[in-house]
Amino acid sequence: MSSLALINEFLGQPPNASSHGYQIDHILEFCHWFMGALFLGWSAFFIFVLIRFRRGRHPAADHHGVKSGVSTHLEFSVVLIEAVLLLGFAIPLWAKRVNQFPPGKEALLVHVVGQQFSWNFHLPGPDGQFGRRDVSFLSNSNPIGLDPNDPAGKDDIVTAGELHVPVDRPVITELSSKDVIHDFFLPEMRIAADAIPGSLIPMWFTPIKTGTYEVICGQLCGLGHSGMKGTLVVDTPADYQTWLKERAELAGSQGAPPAGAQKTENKAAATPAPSPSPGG
Ligand SMILES: [Cu+2]
Repeated sequence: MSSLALINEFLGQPPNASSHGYQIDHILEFCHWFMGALFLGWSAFFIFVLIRFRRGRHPAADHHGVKSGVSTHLEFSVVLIEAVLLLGFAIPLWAKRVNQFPPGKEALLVHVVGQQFSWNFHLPGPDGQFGRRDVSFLSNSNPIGLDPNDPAGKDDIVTAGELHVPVDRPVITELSSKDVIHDFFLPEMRIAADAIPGSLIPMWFTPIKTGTYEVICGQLCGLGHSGMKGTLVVDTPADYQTWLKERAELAGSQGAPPAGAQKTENKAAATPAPSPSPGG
């Protein structure tokens, strides 16, 4: 669905690359046109009033005031349009983002951990199981605190700054932070959510165009905030599998003992990490 997006483009909004983004673009574009019309209307009215009721023409105050109902009708129409925008479009769109998560099996679940001033991404690796995380394991070489004793974490993929996802598949990102409040913002995906220490906040989107996109931090989180950037690469399914394989091989060569044989035995011990969303 394409539409006139003159103001969005004028304001420098990058082209949308997510399945729900056009709805956000429509609301933004319409709101800007509506506000522009209100601005022109009220400005014209203001100038009219300054001239019409100037002191030279009205030396004494008129105690009867306005008799026509035009301004009341106008005000009411503005309130009505704003109510329709809010109740008819904005709130349902927001409710869908926060209430209707894609099923866990269908979606790709990624842990996103913010820190001053970078983004860490954590994927479960070939076994589909996330390794346990704990703050006591945090170090420079273990930026997300992956438990080295948990077999489920042996093949996990941890990347700094770059996340790959396949096109046309819903992605659930579970956000957290190691220090202060950050905001995981994907402008081209038309989505953002805060990463708050001590919380796991799920957010989801479906990329519909392959390409390389910017990840930025949307909260003023410290002196290096403006440099807190990352890359989101939306791959074709084949490219994504290649990337996964490469990363998994890297993870395998870095991790301690090979985990192949122990994978199935420790499943129960491997899932104590709280997860607010279904995923896998
Ligand atoms: Cu930040």
